[in-house]
Amino acid sequence: KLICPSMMCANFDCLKEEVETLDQAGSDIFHLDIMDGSFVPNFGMGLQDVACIRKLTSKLVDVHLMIQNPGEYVDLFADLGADIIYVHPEADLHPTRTLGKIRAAGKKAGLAINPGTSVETVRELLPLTDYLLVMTVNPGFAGQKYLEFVNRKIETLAAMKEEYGFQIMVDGAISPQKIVELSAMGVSGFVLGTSALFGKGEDYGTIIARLKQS
Ligand code: S6P
Ligand code: MG
Repeated sequence: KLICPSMMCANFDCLKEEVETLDQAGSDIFHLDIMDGSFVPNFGMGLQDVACIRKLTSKLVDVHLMIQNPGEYVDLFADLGADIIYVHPEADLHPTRTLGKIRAAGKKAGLAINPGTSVETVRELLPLTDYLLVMTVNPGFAGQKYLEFVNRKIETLAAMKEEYGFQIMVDGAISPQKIVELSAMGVSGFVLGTSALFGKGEDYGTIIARLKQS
């Protein structure tokens, strides 16, 4: 199980300590939410945050671009040191070109799909994708409710992942119980925010060790 802390939910009063503690605690991929106030009605982390977190850890760092025309910003985030770049096909007229651009920059190509985006819409993109981020809430905010109808899509994708060679990741309201259910369905990675990791009054090492065992 890949544990991916959603850093938007971290305590920014002590960001450095948060990153170092999460790194030590067994996190696998730091998940950084980037928003433009247009594709989603909110703003997330900034370029300085990406640079800062990149410097503090040697673990993988992903950027989840919830922005219009993400293809225009691939090089920017590649240069900032992101290892995985997630783009939304719903925000891009030419997702095939964008995924190619990410791989050409030497990075892992991530495709993030909204709850309402069906497998058929993205089928041709799957061979170009290294990590498929299935949104289990509508993107834009932490602390929402898990959308159960997405489970059917996850089952369909799990049956295709070997053939196309991508890993399934989930993002949105992922609780400890959901990690158990979804890993049994073939999900490899879990973005964790307020539902499983942050603000629990328990140290990250204890939480992550328990989640990995479950
Ligand atoms: C949401 C964003 C996510 C959230 C994460 C929060 O648009 O892409 O990465 O930060 O899902 O987790 P939770 O457990 O508070 O829903
Ligand atoms: Mg996200």
